[in-house]
Amino acid sequence: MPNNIEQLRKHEIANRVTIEKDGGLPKITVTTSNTAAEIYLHGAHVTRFRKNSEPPLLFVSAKSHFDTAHSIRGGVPIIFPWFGDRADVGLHGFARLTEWELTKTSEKPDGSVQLHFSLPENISAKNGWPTAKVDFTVTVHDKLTMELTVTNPLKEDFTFEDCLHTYFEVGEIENISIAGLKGISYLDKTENFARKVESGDAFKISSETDRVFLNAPGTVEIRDEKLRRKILIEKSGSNSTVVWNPWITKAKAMPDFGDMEFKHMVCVESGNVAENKITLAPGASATLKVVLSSQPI
Ligand code: TA6
Repeated sequence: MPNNIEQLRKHEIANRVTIEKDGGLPKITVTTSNTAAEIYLHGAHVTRFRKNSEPPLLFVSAKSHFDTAHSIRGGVPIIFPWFGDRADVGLHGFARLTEWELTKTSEKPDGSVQLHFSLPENISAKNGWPTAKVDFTVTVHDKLTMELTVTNPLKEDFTFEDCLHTYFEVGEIENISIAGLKGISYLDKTENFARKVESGDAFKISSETDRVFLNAPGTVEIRDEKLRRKILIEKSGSNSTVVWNPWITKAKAMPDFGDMEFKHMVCVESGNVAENKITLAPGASATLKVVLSSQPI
C-alpha cells in the first residue's frame, strides 16, 4: 500500500524531521545540530548525509532516476535478498525497488534522530520469495548508522544475501586510497571472478574495479587527498566488503550515470554475499550494521 503523504506527516518532528513529495517520491529530510540526511521511502534509500562543515559523504548521480521503476543511482541502495545478477530476476534483489513503510521516528536525548522502516510483508511473496521480516533503522547524528535486520518467521531455514551498497563522494578517484583489506581474499569481477588476495596495506583505483572481498569483517578507510578527509566504514554482522568503480566504459554504458562521474565516486559496500550468504534457522535474526563517519586529515 503506497504511503499517503498526509499519513506520513504524523512522523514529522519539529526542526528535525520533515516529509515531502520530491519528484513524485516521498522524501524524508532529517536535520540535527551539525548534520543533515535525506531518505526516500522508495527503497528506504538514504541519499544524503552531510556534516555541516564538509562536502557530502554520499554520492548521487546527477542523472539518477527518481521513479518507482528504477533504483536511485547513488546513496545507499539496500540489496536484499540476493546480490549480483540473476538471469531471470535481475540485479541486486527487489528491496531497493520497493516502497518501504516508515513505522517510527524519534529524537533521542543525545540529539540523534532515529527512523524505522519495514519492508512490506507481501513483497517477498510477490517476488516468489519466502516472507522474511525485514527492518531497517537509520540513526542520524555526527555519524550515520544503518542497521538492516532480517528475521526468519518460517518453520524452515531461510537463506539470503544482503548488502548496503554505499556510494561515497570523493574528490578525485585517483587521489584516494582504500585501507583495511590487507590479506583478505577477493573475487575480481573484472577478471571473471578470479580469486586473489589483497597484499597492500592500502590500494588505489586507476581502472574499472569490482572486487568482492570475502570473510572481511573489518573496518575499511577511504583516504581522500583532494577533499582532505578520511571516511571510516565500521561494521558488524557483515563478512563481505565490495569495492566498485565502473570507470569510463561502464560509466558510459549506464544511462543513469554521467560519463565522467566515475571520477568522483567509489562504492565500498558492506554485506554478506556469495559464500558469506546467511542461513537463518526458524525464528533467528541477523543484523547488518554499518557506521559511517569522516574526519579531516
Ligand atoms: O557491487 C558492484 C556491482 O555488483 C557491480 O558489478 C555493478 O553491477 C554495480 O554493482 C551496480 O549495480 P546496479 O544494479 O546498481 O547498476
